[in-house]
Amino acid sequence: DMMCLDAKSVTERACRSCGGSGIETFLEFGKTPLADRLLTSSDIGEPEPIFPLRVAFCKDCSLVQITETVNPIVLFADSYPYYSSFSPALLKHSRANALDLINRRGLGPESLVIELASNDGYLLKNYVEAGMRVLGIDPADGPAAAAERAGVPTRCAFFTRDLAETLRAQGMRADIIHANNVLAHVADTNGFVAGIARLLKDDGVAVIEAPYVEPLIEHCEFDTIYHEHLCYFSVTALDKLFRRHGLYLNEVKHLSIHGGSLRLYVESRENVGATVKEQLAHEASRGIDAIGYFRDFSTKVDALKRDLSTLLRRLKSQGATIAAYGAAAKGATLINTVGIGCDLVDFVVDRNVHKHNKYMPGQRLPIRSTEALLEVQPDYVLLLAWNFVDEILDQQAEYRARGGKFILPVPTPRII
Ligand code: JHZ
Repeated sequence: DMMCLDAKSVTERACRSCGGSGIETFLEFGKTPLADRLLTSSDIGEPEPIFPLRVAFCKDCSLVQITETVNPIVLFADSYPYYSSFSPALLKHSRANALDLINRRGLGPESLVIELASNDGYLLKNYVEAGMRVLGIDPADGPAAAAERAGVPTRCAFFTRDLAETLRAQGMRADIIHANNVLAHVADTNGFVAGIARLLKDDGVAVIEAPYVEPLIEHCEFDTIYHEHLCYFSVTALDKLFRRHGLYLNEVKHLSIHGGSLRLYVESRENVGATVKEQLAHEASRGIDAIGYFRDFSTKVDALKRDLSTLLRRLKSQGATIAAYGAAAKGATLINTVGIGCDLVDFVVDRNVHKHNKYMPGQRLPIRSTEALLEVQPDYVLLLAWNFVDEILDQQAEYRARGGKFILPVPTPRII
């Protein structure tokens, strides 16, 4: 389906990747609000837009995807609150990636590195420091302006096939194209990949990170499902997607970030390595390339939602006070699908100053700075940003030393 930009959302009837009509729904959340659309106090009286959130599997190309496409301008362009640089672990992970590529690919001052969805420049600044030419592309004006301030030249735009043609016509071809946590966010999946193919040098490499569908299912990370995430990739589905555009997934690495991600090395020359062959074989043996693998997920999600709700209600009835940590997008899915409102959780804390004094979508929990944990010393803190558990437990040593406890929602709710 073509996206109508005037419409707020479109329900897809065909697969986002292969266009096939055999998409089967295996998980339904009903209608939910937009995960990163934090509310200001003046929004509180207003009704919030809500959209169907439904997950499906394509029998033709194995891609897991949601069926509703919310207008990307609504999702990303206007007051997008996500800034990558608030996580030291993410900064470290990104710097290691850049240094490894500079080293392995022998990059020098002539090299050009382009990042799609460059956010606040968290990754490209490492290449700037090393003296390389860079270009960031990102549609979110706040993060893009922050990148410019950090010395990362950034074009505030959506990356499309047309933009790739324009840049190429201006003589730009990239040695490295980074695209982290964006491939799953793009409504025109094929146009985006075609754009990468056009912008890459013949011997260039696209280094792409995306959450992996296997840990999502195995660890019941259902909260990472929201309207920004249109696709939930397997290597099987990715391999087909790239090949359609004359690109080859030649190497894949597993990363622990964001609950389990893939780093893909994609080139215009076919040179499929053992890591990709093994992963394809693994997915076939686990059945990840067939609908059967996904059929009981909905039952597992329901059990987790029920267990978490029961736990929070029990603690509350015993007189406990509960806060939450991380005004994350995934936190919005969790609180809105489980039904965690102000009757259970008093407030959410977050290090991102752009989120302070706002409210979580749907349940409208107020967002405060992390200092509030020591000021209030709630008995429990529900860890919405569970993907950064180690980092956050270290940082909250004082709160824990004073007797505070964290509640981890996934893979099974537990107190730590
Ligand atoms: P975090 C975002 O999802 C948005 P979210 C997006 N849709 C996406 O794809 C993924 O990232 C990759 C805060 N925090 O990063 C920062 C602290 O307060 O898991 C964030 O608000 N203290 C593009 O929003 C939130 O927690 C800390 O010490 O689900 C974490 O959100 C740390 C480490 C984080 O992603």
